[in-house]
Amino acid sequence: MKDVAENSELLTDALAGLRAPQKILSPKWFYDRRGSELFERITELPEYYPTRTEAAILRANADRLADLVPPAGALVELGSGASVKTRTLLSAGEHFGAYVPIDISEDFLLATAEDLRVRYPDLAVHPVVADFTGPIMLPKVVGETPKVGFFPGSTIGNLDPSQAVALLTRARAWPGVEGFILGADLVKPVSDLIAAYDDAAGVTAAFNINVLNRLNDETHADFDLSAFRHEARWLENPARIEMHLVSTRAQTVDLGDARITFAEGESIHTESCRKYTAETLADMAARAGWSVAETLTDPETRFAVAILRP
Ligand code: AVJ
Repeated sequence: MKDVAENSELLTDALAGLRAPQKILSPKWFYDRRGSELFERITELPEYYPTRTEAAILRANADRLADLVPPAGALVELGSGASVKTRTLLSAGEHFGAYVPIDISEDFLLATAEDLRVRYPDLAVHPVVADFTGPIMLPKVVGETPKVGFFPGSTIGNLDPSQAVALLTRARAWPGVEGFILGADLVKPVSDLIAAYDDAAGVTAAFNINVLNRLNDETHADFDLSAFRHEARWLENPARIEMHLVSTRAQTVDLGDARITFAEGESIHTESCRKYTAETLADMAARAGWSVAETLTDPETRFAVAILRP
């Protein structure tokens, strides 16, 4: 039996977003079970270079990244998921004394924490259930412990510029913070960027359209999935890819008690993925009170892992 309007937070957020002049949905709604599976498939696509490129940078530099804090220091990760990339750092000389994975998805977070405790018996794992776009209470046990932040995947690029600076500013204020490891995707030829967000196999299109499926399943909505198409657009300032769902005809959709009208060609903006240069990265860091001590990259300079210092 389907429980209609069971996800009231999703409904409230979608109603606000779809009543705006430029209709919008938050990318955080992509990641239900199917969306998470589709994102995993995206990371394996030939066109989607960020995940594998960043992983290679982390592997090549694992020892020095771990050395950003003294032995027994803490690693604090924002949006840790299954902590896949983190294992590269945690394994480097088994250097860290504590790991604080922060994620919104509690079940997943606690299961991953258990797994890590088994894999790294000398590591104190202190999971925190929180949304990294808001204030985060770090566990008391890591109080003044020297710590380094870790925010991989260019997830920072999903935030609008002021939110991104706010997040980095909050991390800068952590007691004992000595560094921040930030994964950021770089500006490159537009055709490469578009291909990464509009792949030949259509996985990214399915990922984008799945958010409408989710609205149908978890709220009282009747989106016709065949009447929307996926589009990846490049915009210059700030440099970003935007993902949209474009209505292929004039249509009206029921959502909760509201009726949402679409003109033919009208879109829902579902995600922005910022792309940085050395300058825009340094500027963002500086606005949050950090400086870029070093930028690690791949031979083709596709992706950057920036080391920020207070
Ligand atoms: C998980 C936000 C980093 O922006 O590249 C991938 C999400 N969206 N393909 C990104 C995503 C479409 C991804 N992040």
